[in-house]
Amino acid sequence: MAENGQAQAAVPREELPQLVSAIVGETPVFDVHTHLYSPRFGELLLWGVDELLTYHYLIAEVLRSDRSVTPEQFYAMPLAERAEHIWRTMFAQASPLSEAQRGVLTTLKALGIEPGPEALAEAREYFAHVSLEEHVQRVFQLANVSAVVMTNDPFDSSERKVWLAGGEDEARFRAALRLDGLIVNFAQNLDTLRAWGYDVSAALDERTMAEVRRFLEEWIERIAPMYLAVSLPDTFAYPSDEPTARLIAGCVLPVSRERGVPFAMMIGVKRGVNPALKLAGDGVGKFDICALERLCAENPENRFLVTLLSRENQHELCVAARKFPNLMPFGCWWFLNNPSIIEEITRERLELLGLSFIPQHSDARVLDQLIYKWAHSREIIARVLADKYSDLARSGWPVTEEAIRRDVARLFSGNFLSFVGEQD
Ligand code: RAT
Ligand code: ZN
Repeated sequence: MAENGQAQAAVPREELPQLVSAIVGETPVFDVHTHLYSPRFGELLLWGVDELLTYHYLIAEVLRSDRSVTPEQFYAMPLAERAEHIWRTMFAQASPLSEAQRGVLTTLKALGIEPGPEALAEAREYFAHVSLEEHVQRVFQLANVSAVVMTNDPFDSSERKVWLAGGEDEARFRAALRLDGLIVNFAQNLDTLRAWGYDVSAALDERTMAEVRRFLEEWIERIAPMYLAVSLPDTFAYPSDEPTARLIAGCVLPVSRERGVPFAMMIGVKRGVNPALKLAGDGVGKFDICALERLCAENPENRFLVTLLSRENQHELCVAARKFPNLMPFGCWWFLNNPSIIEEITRERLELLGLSFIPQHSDARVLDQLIYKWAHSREIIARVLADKYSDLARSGWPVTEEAIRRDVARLFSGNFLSFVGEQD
């Protein structure tokens, strides 16, 4: 019912694409996974055109566009030079057709910089005169993002310092406790944990498990994360005698359950397939979904946010989510964050799960990327939704503007906030 008590009129089918696109554009997004930081983290918050151009997605592409520059030579260049090399090779000398390339142009255009051969110089000029404060404001507004979830790694020394110093909460930058250092690289971090006063050993005895739980409790207290998170390889198996699976079973699951903080698993990354490429050197592998089914079945009181990296895993993730209400699929992650694949995955999810999933996250590493990642994804999500509403209208169901607004708000923020317990 509309506010005046009158039932809203059904939207004529031919008007649906335009209306859906407007609503998708106007509805603020709660970005559930990024690598952005609030300004109080200082240099950890990346922004500006040189950072945009040296995004690791573009690094992988430039190293194959110009094979005369080796990864070692590329990484030895100062930031500005790396950005110029990417601009010259991948923008000035060839049409920038890839998704990561297009992203730079969408972003610059939204900031008022006309894409073209002179854009790098113009953009540098623009960023030389803008303050971080005003830029954060502008980017959130242009991207229509209400808040972003950071990726907070307690083993990162610069980040740790900021947390230990306390500080104010910033409503637009929410925390997530990243556990790769604790449960994937546990053996490598034993000495660090001991130096911080945790009595831990590689044997994963009872004392160690209790100490790891204490670590989790303390960090939950310190940073108030919206969820605990880990990225796992395609080979992740559960249950298993591997340390990661044992630490999940004995430490992460009980703490996550008792504290009511969901556990996000990002599964399917093959770290360091080409180590010379550093951050750009990771690959993808298909994961055996049985591990996830077991986790969900054996732990009905736990909540799992899950994104899988392999395209081949997407259909079975939807099917698993149909079986387990404690499983919330989210985002089109990393190598999947490309228009053709987002379209396919979003259709598949709507068809199998209705509105009960989180369609996208940005994974932005550079503040400005929020603009393009959301502009590009919104365009596709709107197209797919318009098709689905049109099918609905053909069935005779009255599709109203109010209903579309309600549904899009659910996809863009409500599902996440209610899953983490912040909204009914
Ligand atoms: O998408 C990315 O930027 C990747 O490098 C990863 O950071 C990935 O998203 C992750 O969170 O592990
Ligand atoms: Zn990420």
